[in-house]
Amino acid sequence: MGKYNNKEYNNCNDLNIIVLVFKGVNVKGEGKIMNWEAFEEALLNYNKLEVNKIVGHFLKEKNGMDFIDEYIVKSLTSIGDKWEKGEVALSQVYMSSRLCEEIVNSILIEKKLPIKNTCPIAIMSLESYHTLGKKIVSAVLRSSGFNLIDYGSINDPEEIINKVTKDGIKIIIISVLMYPSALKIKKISQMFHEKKAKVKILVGGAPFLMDNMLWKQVGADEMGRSAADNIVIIDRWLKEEA
Ligand code: B12
Repeated sequence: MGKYNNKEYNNCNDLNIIVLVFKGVNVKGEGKIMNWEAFEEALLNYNKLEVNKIVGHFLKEKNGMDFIDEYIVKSLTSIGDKWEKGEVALSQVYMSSRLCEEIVNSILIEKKLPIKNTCPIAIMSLESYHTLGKKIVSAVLRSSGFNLIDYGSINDPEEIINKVTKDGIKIIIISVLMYPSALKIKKISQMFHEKKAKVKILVGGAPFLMDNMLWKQVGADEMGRSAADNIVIIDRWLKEEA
């Protein structure tokens, strides 16, 4: 955060997310390529200076959510693919995600709005240390006035059922990054079905982006592709319920 001290808050974009506009940061974008590939390279080299330059350059023109979608998600996906092919080390994946998390923390600042939903919504990941996606989705939803409970990362489907019943949850959001975790959702949806519990399941994350039909196979009610999709889908569900 130290690098981002010289900042100004601009209340902008339809997600009501406060986006930092970098002022006074010495950004020399001209003549230098500052695309997501350059950002990825800077991440892999753990070049914080270059990372900050690229972020600053981007935020002069566009907003923080665009940076997440156009730079962070793209470059981390590519880094993951490179790791899979043995081209980069797991430590590089880890350090890159740490840098991205710092950026995410600095560009997504939750804004307090009147709460839209009477029953809280729960968000969770399954058996995973992959937390960045859930963090972004949570910030976006809270910044749009949704009352959200974060269950963290859960391993046991039974635990989810118990928590959801106790908290009176009608909508759960599950963010997963690994295929085996995605398949675990089937057990959860089956358990809700057996108990005749009317709980809607919204899923998202990498496995669902790779396989368009996976959300149906695991018994979810719908899937989304981006953090912003959550708002549209949940708003629609709440209207249908009212
Ligand atoms: C960073 C990373 C890590 C970091 C995680 C750090 C952290 N704090 O999050 C570390 C180094 C710890 C890690 C560990 C591992 N990882 Co990893 N990791 C990644 C990587 C490169 C990026 C993930 C990420 O943060 N992306 C950025 C975020 C912002 O994107 P996102 O989560 O997709 O979220 C966006 C959208 O999907 C959407 N979204 C997210 N959730 C939801 C929910 C809803 C409802 C909606 C609508 C939208 C939505 O909104 C977000 C913003 O747009 C991925 C590559 C990839 N393709 O994703 C591999 C990846 C997920 N990892 C993988 C693996 C295998 C592992 C390990 C098993 C490696 C190992 N041998 O130890 C461990 C597992 C640890 C565990 N049990 O969880 C594989 C999984 C493969 C598979 N088929 O399942 C991947 C795909 C890499 C690969 N290509 O092989 N990893």
